[in-house]
Amino acid sequence: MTDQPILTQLEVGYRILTLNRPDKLNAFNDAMHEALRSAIDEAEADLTCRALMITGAGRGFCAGQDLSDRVVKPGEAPVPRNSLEKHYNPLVRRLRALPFPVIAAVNGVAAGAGCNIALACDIVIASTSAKFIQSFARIGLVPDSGGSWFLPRLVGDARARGLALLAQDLSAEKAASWGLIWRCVADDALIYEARRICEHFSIAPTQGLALIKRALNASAGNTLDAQLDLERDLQREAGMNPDYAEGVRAFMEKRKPKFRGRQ
Ligand code: T3D
Repeated sequence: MTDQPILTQLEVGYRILTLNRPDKLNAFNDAMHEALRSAIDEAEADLTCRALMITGAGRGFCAGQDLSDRVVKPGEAPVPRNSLEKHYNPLVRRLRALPFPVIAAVNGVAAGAGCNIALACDIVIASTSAKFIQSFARIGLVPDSGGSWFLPRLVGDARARGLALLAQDLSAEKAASWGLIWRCVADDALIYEARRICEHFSIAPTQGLALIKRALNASAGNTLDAQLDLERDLQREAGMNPDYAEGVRAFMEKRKPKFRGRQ
């Protein structure tokens, strides 16, 4: 196994990025942030890439910030410096804005920023043995990487407060039943199921999916009126795209559509 912090697998129509610091449950250090940024840049620049899967090497998905980089002498404060502004916030914004779906295949524990980076992905599928932990309160921190935004929207205020303030483990099964994630599957089925989702997206109307992401990203901050206006504008854009005409023709001709992808 290589010691590169991010592994990239090229598949037909999609890519798999593996967080690869298994000895530390794939906790983030600066090198892993930088490698992930480059891997995402490459995926976006490759117009044949129509979906991205993110998973973890070994028994964890991601344990958030590598705390061994935050050890200080007694009396000093491990001030987070600019890690949110420099790394975590751009990453979350990037995942939401990518013009194709991002699938988190959560293979094990997802803690701290590792949990919230998974939640920032468009589809979160987890194995039965995975767990989700807002571990920040265990060490005196605040949910970051969008956690305080995602949690109440996904599971409601009461559960968001319980998760953030108590910082207890949440099993993947409960996460699915609460609506925090899309699906929970058997451990040995995780990558197979995540690949099936990527394969679905690899022939889907990608440009339309990018507009769906834009609509959903905007909806939490919009009034109904503003959202109706946005839907009108996005629908006009989608309607002008040849994929719409192809979708209609394929439906009428009772055949599978052949969408154009990102070209
Ligand atoms: O400062 C800033 O930049 C602010 C930004 C913060 C963003 C954040 O993400 S803050 C939250 C940081 N993460 C955590 O607090 C989670 C820490 N980890 C844990 O609580 C536990 O490891 C888990 C609950 C995730 C898993 O527990 P368990 O029992 O399955 O595994 P373990 O034995 O604790 O961990 C296995 C190894 O990974 C272990 O190393 P060892 O003893 O085998 O050499 C452990 O130290 C290491 N590890 C796990 N998480 C981290 C880590 N090493 C460094 N940083 C970690 N976050």
